[in-house]
Amino acid sequence: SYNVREHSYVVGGLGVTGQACVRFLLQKQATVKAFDTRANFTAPADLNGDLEPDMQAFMAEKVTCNALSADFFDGVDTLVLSPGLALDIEQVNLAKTCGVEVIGDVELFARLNTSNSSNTPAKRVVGITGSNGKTTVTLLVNHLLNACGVKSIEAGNVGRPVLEALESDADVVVMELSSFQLETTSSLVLEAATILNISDDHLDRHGTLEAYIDAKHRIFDNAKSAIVWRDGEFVAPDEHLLVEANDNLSPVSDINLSETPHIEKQGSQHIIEYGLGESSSGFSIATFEDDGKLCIAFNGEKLIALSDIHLAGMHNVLNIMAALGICLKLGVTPQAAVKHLHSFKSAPHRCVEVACVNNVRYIDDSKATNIGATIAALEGIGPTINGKLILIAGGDAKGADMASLAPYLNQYVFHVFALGKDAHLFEKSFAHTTRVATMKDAVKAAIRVAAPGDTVLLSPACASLDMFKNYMHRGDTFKLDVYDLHNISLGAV
Ligand code: UMA
Ligand code: ADP
Repeated sequence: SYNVREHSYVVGGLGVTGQACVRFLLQKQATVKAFDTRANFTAPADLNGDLEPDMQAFMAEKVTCNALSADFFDGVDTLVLSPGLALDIEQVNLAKTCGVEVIGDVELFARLNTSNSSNTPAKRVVGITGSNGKTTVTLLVNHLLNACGVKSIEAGNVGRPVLEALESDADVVVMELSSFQLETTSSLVLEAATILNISDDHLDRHGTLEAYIDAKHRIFDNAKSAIVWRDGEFVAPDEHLLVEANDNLSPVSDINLSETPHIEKQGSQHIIEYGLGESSSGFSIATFEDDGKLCIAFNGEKLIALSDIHLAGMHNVLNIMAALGICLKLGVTPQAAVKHLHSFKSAPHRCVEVACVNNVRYIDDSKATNIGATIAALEGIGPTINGKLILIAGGDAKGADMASLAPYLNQYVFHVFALGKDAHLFEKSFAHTTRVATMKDAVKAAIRVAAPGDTVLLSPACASLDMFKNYMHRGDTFKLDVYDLHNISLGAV
C-alpha cells in the first residue's frame, strides 16, 4: 500500500491545491518542500484563515520562488503539481529529467484512498467533468445524496481540495474534475464518471481540441460506470473501457482484455444514458396520459414534470438527469432523489437574477467563461422573454474564436456591449457590438438601451482574469454597478 512517509515530495505551486498538499503531507510527517513560479509569491493567509505554525515555518523555509537549481530534485521521487501549472514548464522538465514522477493532488488522493492503507474503508468516489455544468452537477449530486441519507462531500475543482475530502468523515466524495486535474491523474477509481459536454475551452493550454478531449476522457480509465448524454459529442467512453466492480482493481492499461471477462464494453449495463429526446431506457423526456405534461422519465417511468423544476434552461434538465444517474450508481434511486430537487439552490453567478428595476431584469451569468456556457444562457433565456436581450460579454477568450457564437447572437441578442482583452472578437462576429472600457460603462450603456420588459444579461463567454480577480469579482462588480447606477442601496434588495 502507498505510504507517504516512504516518499520525498516537491509540491509545485502554492495556491489552494498546493497549500492543501503541503498541509496534508506535513501532518503525515512526509518529507516535503515546494516551489511557486510567481517570483513575488507570498502565502495568502486569508485563503485558509491564519496559517498554523508548521505551515508558517514551511512557507518561510521550504519554498523556492527563484529558478530551481540543477540539484533541486536530488533525493525527491514525486512532484505534486498544481492544476494551474502546465506540464511543459521548465520546472516540470527538470523534474522529469531527474526521474521524478509527476502527479496531481487527485492522484495522491487515489493512491491513499484504499481500504488497506488505513483502518477506515475507502471512500466511494464519483467524478464529474465537462466544459460546462460541472459545478452545478457536483453540488446537485452532493445535495441529493445528503438529502437521501448518504454522507457525502463535494471536492476538487469546485473549490475544496480533494485531500481535505480524504480526511473528512464522509463516505462518498463527489469530485468535480477539470481537464488540468485529469491530466495528472491515472489511478482514480470511480463508481460513476461523466463528461457532461465538450465545447472549446482552455485551448490556450491544451493546444488542440483533441488534446483537451483526451484529457477529459481520462476520467473513464478506472471508472466502473459511465453516465452518458445520448446527444453529446465526444462524451461517451468509446475506446475507453469500464472496469467492473472488482476488489483488485488495476489500471485498464495493465489488463489483458481478451482474458478478462469482467470488463465490458460500452452498451453494457454500466452505462446510463440520458437526453432530451424519447427513449425507453435511461433518462428521457416524455409525456404521460394523466396530465399530458412534459416530464423527465427514467426507463419509461414518470419522475417529475419540467414545470415543477425551478432551475432555468434545458441545460439544467440535462444536468439534473446526469446527477440522478450518478446518484443511482451510489444506490439512491431517481424516485427518491427527485423529491429533493426543489430544495437545491443553484450556485451564484450562474444565470441568477440580481435585480429587476423599472421592469428591466439584470441577470448575472459571470460563470459563463466559455462560448458553450453563453450559448446555454442565450438558449435558456432567449425564448422565454418578450423584450430585447442586451448582452454584456468579453474578457479573455483563451484562444477561442467567437464566430461560433455569432448565430446565437443573431437569433437572440439586440446589442452586445463588449469588454476586455478580446472585445474585438465580438465586434468581428456581430455587427451590433459596442466596445466599452469598464463594467460600469457596460452597465450604463445597457441601461440607456433597455426599455421595460427587456433583459440585461452578463454572460461573457470569456475568462475574467484580464480585468477582474475572478468570475465572482466580475459578477459582484456587475451587480454593484447595477445597484449604484440605480441608486439602490445593497441592503434594499
Ligand atoms: N500559479 C502560478 N504559479 C504557481 C502556482 C500558480 O503562476 O506556482 C497561477 C496559475 O497559473 C493560476 C493561479 O496561479 O493562474 C492558480 O493556480 P493553482 O494551480 O494554484 O490553483 P489553485 O488555487 O490550487 O486552484 C485549483 C483550481 N484552479 C485551477 O485549476 C486554475 C481551482 O479551480 C480549484 O477550485 C482548486 O484547485 C481546488 O481543487 C478554479 C478554476 O478556475 C475554480 N478552474 C478552472 C476552470 O474551472 O475552468 C480549471
Ligand atoms: P462549470 O463548473 O463546468 O464551469 P457551472 O455549473 O459552474 O459549470 O456553470 C458554468 C456556466 O455554464 C454557467 O454559465 C451555466 O449557466 C452554464 N451551464 C451549466 N450547465 C450547462 C450545460 N449542461 N450546458 C451548457 N452550459 C451549462
